[in-house]
Amino acid sequence: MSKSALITGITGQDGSYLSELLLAKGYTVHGIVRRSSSFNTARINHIYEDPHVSGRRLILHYADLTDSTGLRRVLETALPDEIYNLGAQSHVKVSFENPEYTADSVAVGTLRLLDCMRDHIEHTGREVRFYQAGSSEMFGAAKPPQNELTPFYPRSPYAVSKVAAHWYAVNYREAYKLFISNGLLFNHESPRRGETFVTRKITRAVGRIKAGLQDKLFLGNLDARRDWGFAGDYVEAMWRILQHSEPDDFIAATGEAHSVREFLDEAFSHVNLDWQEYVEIDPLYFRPTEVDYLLGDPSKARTKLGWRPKTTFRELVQMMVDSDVRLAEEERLISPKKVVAAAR
Ligand code: NAP
Ligand code: G4F
Repeated sequence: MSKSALITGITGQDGSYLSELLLAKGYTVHGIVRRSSSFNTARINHIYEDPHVSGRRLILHYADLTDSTGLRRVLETALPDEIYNLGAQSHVKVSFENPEYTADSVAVGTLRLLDCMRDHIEHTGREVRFYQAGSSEMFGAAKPPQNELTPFYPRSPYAVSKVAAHWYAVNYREAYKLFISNGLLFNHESPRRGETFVTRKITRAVGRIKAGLQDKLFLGNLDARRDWGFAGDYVEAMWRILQHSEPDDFIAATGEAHSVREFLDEAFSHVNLDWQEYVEIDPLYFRPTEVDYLLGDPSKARTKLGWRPKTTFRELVQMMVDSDVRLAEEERLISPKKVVAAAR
């Protein structure tokens, strides 16, 4: 029998790559989509299967992490062997503006799903494994390099909520002897990255500037350092974490950090532009409390899971720039109007 997985956040960056990976491995994939007045499935359109297709292996359900009744219903319908909880209000800056919703979807949302799973296992006797999408943001102000033993020091409502979700996951693992694992993933990016995260904001601007659609790029703190990897590599880590013989917590990272400034250098120079001619600092993008330096030590995942990232920093930046140069060229052909860069 092939396995079945349930993914919350299937319409997000990671959800789309994870779906591709699991489908390629023969899984049936169930995904939770939240209701929106406009389509929010662009990242999974290429793997979407119409409900009228018999034997389809990608099945979408309307539900929301803020609604336990719906979560319970989906769990009972999908009967997954593995649950990947990727759904979240995942933007750190936005979490300062919407802290309560962030806590509801990220922290309490995880608790809701864990509790549904606990009841489901108790009533059915089925074996279900749970992956919790933890974040390097949980380390926040802790001194780099960070590993699985580094104490958390969260610096935003988002990070505090992820720490709560982490400990809910640990508590449910210990209290009810469930297979629940936390992935502590450092930043991972791709051409599918949301456009308000700094890497994609930069590569979108590079493409648009090159195409003559944008003049300026407004950014915040250029000195922040992040351990940036490729999302396609990181979903492999998620899967391996759930295939491990026992539930545990693992870091996924490259072990190499770069500043936003270095990302700018790499991205603009790839198309022979000098970023200093286009970038302006706008305090709008500063955070009330910043995370200065994240650098992960991925030794445990390498040793115990045999996982290592394949894509280098330069390959990642170039992949994103090349993709956004193509996208901007398409945009230019459809509507050659300049965008208001400050709105992003
Ligand atoms: P993303 O692109 O922002 O995707 C988030 C997903 O969560 C989207 O599918 C979104 O739906 C969904 N979602 C938001 N609120 C929800 C709610 N109330 N109920 C159900 N679904 C909801 O994030 P990502 O980069 O793929 O990251 C995946 C997970 O890993 C997140 O939990 C994130 O916090 C965590 N993480 C990410 C990174 C990273 O660098 N990417 C690093 C560490 C941890 P819509 O499409 O409708 O918005
Ligand atoms: O791209 P960012 O918004 O990502 P951040 O805050 O590191 O969070 C991402 O990675 C986490 C893993 O560590 C995830 F858990 C989280 O869900 C998300 O995916 O910002 C990166 C850095 C920050 O220091 C920020 O201050 O870039 C700096 N930055 C400078 N100018 C900017 C900007 N960030 C954004 N979003 N927009 C700017 O204009």
